[in-house]
Amino acid sequence: MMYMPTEAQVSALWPQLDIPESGNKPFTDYSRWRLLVNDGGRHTWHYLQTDEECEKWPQNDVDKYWIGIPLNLPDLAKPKDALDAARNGYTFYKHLQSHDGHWAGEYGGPMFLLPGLVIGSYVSGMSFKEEERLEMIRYLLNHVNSEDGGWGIHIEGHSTVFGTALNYTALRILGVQANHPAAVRARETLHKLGGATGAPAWGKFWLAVLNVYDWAGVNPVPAELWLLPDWLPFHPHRWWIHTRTVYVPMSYLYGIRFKMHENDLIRALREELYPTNYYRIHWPSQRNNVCAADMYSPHTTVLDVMNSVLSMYEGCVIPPFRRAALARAYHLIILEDENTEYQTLGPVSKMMNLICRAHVEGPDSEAYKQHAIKRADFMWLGQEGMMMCGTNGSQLWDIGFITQALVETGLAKEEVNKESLSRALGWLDVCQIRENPKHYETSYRHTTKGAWPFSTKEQGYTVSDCTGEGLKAVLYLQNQVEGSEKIISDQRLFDAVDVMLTLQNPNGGFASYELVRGPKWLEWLNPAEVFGDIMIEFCYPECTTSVITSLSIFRKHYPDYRSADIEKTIKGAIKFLHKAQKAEGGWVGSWGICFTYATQFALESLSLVGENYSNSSHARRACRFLLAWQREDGGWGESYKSCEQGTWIQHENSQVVQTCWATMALMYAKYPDPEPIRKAVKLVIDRQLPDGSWPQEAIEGVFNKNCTISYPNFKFSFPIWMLGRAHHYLNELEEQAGQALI
Ligand code: LAN
Repeated sequence: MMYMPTEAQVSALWPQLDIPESGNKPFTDYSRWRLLVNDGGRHTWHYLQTDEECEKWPQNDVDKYWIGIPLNLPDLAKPKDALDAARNGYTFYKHLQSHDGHWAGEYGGPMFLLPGLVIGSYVSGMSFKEEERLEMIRYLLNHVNSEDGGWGIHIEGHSTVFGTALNYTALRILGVQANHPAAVRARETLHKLGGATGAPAWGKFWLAVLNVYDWAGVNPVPAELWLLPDWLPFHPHRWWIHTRTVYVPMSYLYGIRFKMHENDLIRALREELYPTNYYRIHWPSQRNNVCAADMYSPHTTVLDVMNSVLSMYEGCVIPPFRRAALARAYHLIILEDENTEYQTLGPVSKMMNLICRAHVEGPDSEAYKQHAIKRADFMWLGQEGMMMCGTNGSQLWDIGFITQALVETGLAKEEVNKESLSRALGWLDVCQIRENPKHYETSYRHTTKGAWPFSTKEQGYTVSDCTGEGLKAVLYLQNQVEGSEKIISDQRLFDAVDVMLTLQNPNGGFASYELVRGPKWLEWLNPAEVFGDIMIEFCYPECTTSVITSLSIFRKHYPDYRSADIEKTIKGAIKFLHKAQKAEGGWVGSWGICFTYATQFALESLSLVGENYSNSSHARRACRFLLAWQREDGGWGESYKSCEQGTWIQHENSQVVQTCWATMALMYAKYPDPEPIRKAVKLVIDRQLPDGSWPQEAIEGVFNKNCTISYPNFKFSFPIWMLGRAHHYLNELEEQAGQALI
């Protein structure tokens, strides 16, 4: 018997709530929220019910900062120079360091994740604490687009059917009534966009799971591909890891045509999500109906043909095949859950795996309990309410940058920072992955022994650049900070190098999690409509740089370890970077916005092999490109749209973080004129607040071309880094100029 919550259980778990019109003010008492940091950087938010509990567990600066309660820190002395400004920055930022040594942080931005959390929990008979529900509702209200009352694919995006249909549904499940003014407005916008039938594939999928969209309107997601031999060029183990990890549970739920039992809310949603009568919709003709506002990667003809063939197959599936395929998919789901302690690779697969396990194994199973608990790792309370994050945090990524910044600026040598950095090293130690996955080849995983992940060791996925940044941070802290203990052994550093050396592709570049396993043409089969470049791994200048810069620092300390391999790897990587440069001189960023981000990385790489403004046409072109975009105020600012379109699109304002990236790039290239750098430094100092912090500006990150994601810790690490380096750099230029005069 498969498990599905009954109507009575569901209505008991999800009572309707009375919600104020606007989310301006918190719906809960923000002085009662605490961030628990434990188990190697795990983040979970807790609401304390009693005053005694609050007394026992007082709110600290980390809690307060992230939920917007003023820290009331004293004003710092006005900085005398750039290094002093960097120092002030770190004086502030130390307040945000957790007891275990890392920096916690929000990782929101995408607006298609919370609905998965809510729908997945709802159909699995799980719920949330009332305080969590209230703050999730507030988050959604606060991220409505003011012009039309809808939601986009991310917090800065225009309204789409994907964003609006899913977040509307989430609001209603969370307890908002259909006549709430925000619901009324969102519905209007949704109907203007044509209603939920125009949702992209992933939207259709979630709505079908909830039983407010018919499976006949979803393009086939056959699990049978997992039965094919591994050597086939299109076998799913060759797809980009996020795509295949989502595809596994998706194919399972599609295969069994999972749908929630009908209840009043579901019947109501069927009325609300469509401008026409739900029961008269001709579902098969909705499969390829995707609203123009949503479309990023239109279907290719090949995909449409394949979908038609697969649709015919769905009409005559061979039951033993389907059963075997589903069994295989379910097995892969279990392996993934067990490899990641029920985190799974990311937030989408997390909730889909959860539904599968809940449905098959029921509420008394260990899998159900663990999945329910681990939902909290993705839930983050911010100033505007509670969101679902893009991963279970960006722990390693953030600590990697700030520790390198401290060492390169010289601030690491200052006595006041020693304790903080030794805690940071302690955290890096805990975070390194020491073994290969429990289920390794059987779940098509890449080696992990020695790698650093993006977030926590528990999540446990090798990421090429995270391993690079983690290794650099450790090499810096262990070798360049006086009195620092070498807690991470040489052998463990060798392991990190070994993993990275397994990750270079024949063109010299590095991708994100694995080698490129599939042919480029697989991209023609990208079914997601709203994302670009998701079917296979691609090589990225950013990832490539993190790897080779770390190898290059490593070999300074360990000249004998695999030196020939390292040399060859760096050479190949530089070739890749040369080729990846755009004619105008910049590199396109895939994980940060956009040209300033990737160009910073690329020029860092070129500097390793001595290529700079004075001797390399690549570096010169890149500097000229960047300088052409420097604004009057000394800053740089590009919109996230640069990533969508692959061409520079100005932001309305210059951005501190991008200004730092561009300035770092110029310094990597040894740009000889101090003026542009001075102007940038001035801008970043002028934007610094008296307590040493910087205010949040536009969103910093991106993925899959079309969705932004927040890296709020960047506004500390990169200004500190850039200001400190610029201080030394400008001094050097001055000295050189002085000498030239003599
Ligand atoms: C991330 C975040 C980190 C990022 C970098 C390390 C910055 C990058 O250099 C390599 C790729 C990686 C690890 C990355 C890949 C895609 C992720 C996991 C994300 C952008 C965070 C969220 C995103 C994930 C795919 C979101 C879920 C959505 C799906 C389409 C499955």
